[in-house]
Order: sequence, then C-alpha cells, then structure tokens
Amino acid sequence: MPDLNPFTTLLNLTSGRLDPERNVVERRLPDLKGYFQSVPAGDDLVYTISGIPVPETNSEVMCSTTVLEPGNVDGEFYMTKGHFHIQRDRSEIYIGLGGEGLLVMASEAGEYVVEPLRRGTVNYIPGGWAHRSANIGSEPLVFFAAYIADAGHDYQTIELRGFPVLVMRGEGGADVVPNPSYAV
Ligand code: S6P
Ligand code: ZN
Repeated sequence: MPDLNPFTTLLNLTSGRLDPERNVVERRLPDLKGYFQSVPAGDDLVYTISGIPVPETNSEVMCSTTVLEPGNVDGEFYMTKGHFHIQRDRSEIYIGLGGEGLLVMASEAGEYVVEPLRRGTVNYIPGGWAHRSANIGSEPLVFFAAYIADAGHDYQTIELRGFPVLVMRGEGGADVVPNPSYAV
C-alpha cells in the first residue's frame, strides 16, 4: 500500500496563488535583518512562500511558490534569505511565472553563477549550490520551486558568510557587484 494518496493543487500561473493554501510563510523586513548590507527600516512584507507539504523524505518532491515583492534596501534589491540545502547534494528547479528577477547561486568555495528568473525560465539548481532570488523589476517576482523533500534548509551558513555578490539597483537596471562583507 503506498504511503500517500494522489492529490491536486490549483496554481494561478500569474499570481502564484495556490488553492488550497496549505502552508504559507511570510518574511518581512525585520526577518531579513543581517541579510542586507544596510539595516532595513519598517515592517514591509518582502516575500511569501506557499508550500505544498509532503513527507520530508527522499522519496517525495516538495513544491512551493514564492512571491517576492518589488523594492530595495539602500539600493539592494529585495531578495530571499537564500540557503544551502542541509543535505548538500539535493537539487531543485525553479519555474519563473512572473516579474523580473535574478537567481544567484554560489558554491561553498565561493564560485557563483547568476541566471535570469522570469516567466518561462526553468532554472536548474544542482546540489551544492546555495540559491537566492532577487526582484529587479517593478512587479512581484513569482516562481514555482520543486525539490527533493528531505533537502532541509541551511540558512545559518548564509547568515554567517553572505553571498559572494550583491544585486544592486544600477543605472541600467541591476548591477551584480562583489559583496565586501562576504566571509571566505
Ligand atoms: C526551497 C526553495 C524556495 C525558497 C523560497 C524562499 O528550497 O528554494 O521555495 O524557500 O524562495 O527563499 P528562502 O531562502 O527564504 O527559503
Ligand atoms: Zn532550496
């Protein structure tokens, strides 16, 4: 007898809204203290993660949508905290649904890759790469994520080290610049 019964969720391909909504996490500016170069002021909503929970085993696939609001903190675009997976070899895919973003990926050795994230992109995030998305547009950045369900989220390494690069508002849009606070 299988452990789980099949089920279906409706995904609004524009707003990222899930129906039914099963597991919603909001991150506001105070939750992101220490992640931006400047200390953010106020209590603005930065992003919402809506998950489709399944057992956290390597037999299941965990899915969620993220809606990342437009904005910046002293020129640094609103972004997710970013994380490695605790199980470092666990991979993930992102499917862009709306808005304009950049996906920054970094290895523990400090290599980094920056890829576009917008409606129609399918980003493959191999195991061992930390990932953070930044909204570089004026509309919400919406994407769908799917990953091996026992991956786990290691935020602590990012809190301590940061990412090698920052995504900053620039004259032509977004500038990807070295992070002076990156701890090698
Ligand atoms: C989970 C996946 C996304 C992020 C979400 C928020 O593995 O990468 O669902 O959780 O985009 O980012 P963060 O870094 O706050 O978890
Ligand atoms: Zn992840």
